[in-house]
Order: sequence, then structure tokens, then C-alpha cells
Amino acid sequence: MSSAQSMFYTNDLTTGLISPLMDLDFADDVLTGLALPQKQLHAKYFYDQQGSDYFDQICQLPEYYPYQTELNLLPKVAKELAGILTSDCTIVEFGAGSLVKIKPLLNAINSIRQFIPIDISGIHLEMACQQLQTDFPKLAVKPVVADFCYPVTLPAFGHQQKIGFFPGSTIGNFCPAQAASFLENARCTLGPDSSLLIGVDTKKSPVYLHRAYNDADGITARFNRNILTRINRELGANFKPENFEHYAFYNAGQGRVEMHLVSTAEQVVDVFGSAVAFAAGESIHTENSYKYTPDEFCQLARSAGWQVERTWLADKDLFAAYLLRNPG
Ligand code: AVI
Repeated sequence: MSSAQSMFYTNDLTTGLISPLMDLDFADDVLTGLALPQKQLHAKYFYDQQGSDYFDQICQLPEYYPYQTELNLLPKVAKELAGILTSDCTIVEFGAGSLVKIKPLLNAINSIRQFIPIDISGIHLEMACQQLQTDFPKLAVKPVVADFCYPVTLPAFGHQQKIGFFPGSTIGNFCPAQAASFLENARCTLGPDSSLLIGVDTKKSPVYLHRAYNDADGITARFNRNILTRINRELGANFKPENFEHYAFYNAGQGRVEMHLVSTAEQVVDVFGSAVAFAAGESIHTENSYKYTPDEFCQLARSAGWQVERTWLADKDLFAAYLLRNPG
């Protein structure tokens, strides 16, 4: 069921407009996650307008190396791709966000005719698309607001070559089984003879990782707590975000950075009519960010039916990009 199908709607008598009251999938996910022994919230719910803005700020932080490292790698990747992608092509970006990373590709690859960015945050996507269309007036930009965790129905491709683009190591926010199923769904969405260019963060010193997820300005902490503000606003809960501390660490056994919100006191929160009790020091697990060695990632991609065509490693192996091919 799509989230649009599971909304409660209200008819505003003064404007005549029909507007959504509440996303029932969101409510259901939140209540289910908070009822688990290790309370958890799905990281995709970080990205309301405010959360997307915080994430943009994180990307500008000196500590958050994945963003700038990948951005510095992309012109080199794009130059090589320009030699491979010679006939008209469509690029489909999964989780498009602010549309910054597509620009090195659009600048270097003349054969890109159509661009289909997919993102869960409609307002953010619309604003980014308007700017991109101004910068690249000849490009056909066709945004799709959808949850790309599931197969997505796309506008017509024609006979163009299809290239998926999934930068930013967003795949790291899925557990390995979900990552494999995303890769399978992407193969389905893109179809036979397509390719996928994907950016994936590498395993590295925990000291480096700790700094990236615990920035000195506390922006990542605000990003993390904002999920509670969103639940308050959209589900009528009464979290006091200031009663929860940001906690992020590298879990070496699992190969992932974990983010949590730790309750600073014993407290009871009303969420959508349910009383949710917290012990002092109890956490809500809000995000995983898995890191992969090149061997681990290539194995994952192959298990989802992709062939690995090319691997690029950034300076000091801080980040990797892979070109995968769907044999059909
Ligand atoms: C979007 N995603 C790849 C980011 C990450 O690194 O896992 C989200 C993020 N969380 C904290 N900082 C950035």
C-alpha cells in the first residue's frame, strides 16, 4: 500500500481543498517501532522539510567526509562514463535530495537527455528540480515523489539507455538484506541492459567515523532529534526532544555507525493515544549507516543479480563508486 492510499483526508470547508490529516503508515511504523524491546524509528522519517535542511547542513560540515569526498570523485567518474555512454540516455536518481551530485554527470556526459529524480520529500524535490531546470534548460526533468525502497513506476523511457544513480552511500542506511532487496528492485525498475552508478562509504578508522557522526556544531544531534519534533507535529505526540540525547558510535561487529536518541530521564510520552514509557538511559535506535569494503559491496551487488563493471576509490580509500550492469 502506498502512503498516499493510507492517508486520512479532511475537507477544508473554507478553502474547499482536500488535505491529508495523517499518514497511517507513518503512525503504524512509529507505534510498532516504539513497542519493540530495543525501541526504533525508521531513518527514512528523518527527511521532512526541516530534516532535509539539516541534512544539507551536515553535508557542509568539515567532519562529514562522505559528501565532499564523493563530490570530488564524481568528475573523474563522469569523464570515464562520457566515453561509455555515447547514445541518448535517461538517468534515474534514487533519493535525489538536493540534486547537487547529478551536476558533474550532466556537465560531462552530453548524451543525457532525460533526468528522473525520485525522492520521498516532495517539496524539497520540487525546489531542487526548478533550480536544475534553470541550469540545464534542454534537459527533460521528470521528478517522481515516491519511496524508492519499493519498485517505482517511472515515466516512459523510450529507447534510451537507462542509468540508475544512487550516490551518497544512502544504501548504507539499509541493513544488508534490505540493501540487496533495494538493488533487486532497482534492477526491476530500470529493466534489462541498464546500469547503476552507486556511491558507497568504505570501512575505515572508527575515530574518523565517530567524528563524522558527532560534529562539533551539533547539527547531527539536531537532525537526529528532529524526528521527534516531526512525530509530535504529524502524529500528535508530546515528546520533549530536549529530554533525549544524541548518541552515535561505530559498531565494529556489525560494520555500521549507529545513531540513537537516549532518554535523559524516566518519562512517559503520549504517541497517537498510546503511552510509551522510557527508562532513564533507554535509547531509540534511529539510524544505521553500514560501511562496506569493496569486496563486501561487490559480493552484495552480485547477490542481487548485478555485474560489477568498474570500481573507483577516492583518495585514501575514504569512499567508493561502483558501476554495475544489469545483464538482463
Ligand atoms: C543519508 N545518509 C547516507 C547519511 C549517513 O551518513 O548515513 C545520513 C546521516 N546521518 C547522520 N549523518 C548523516
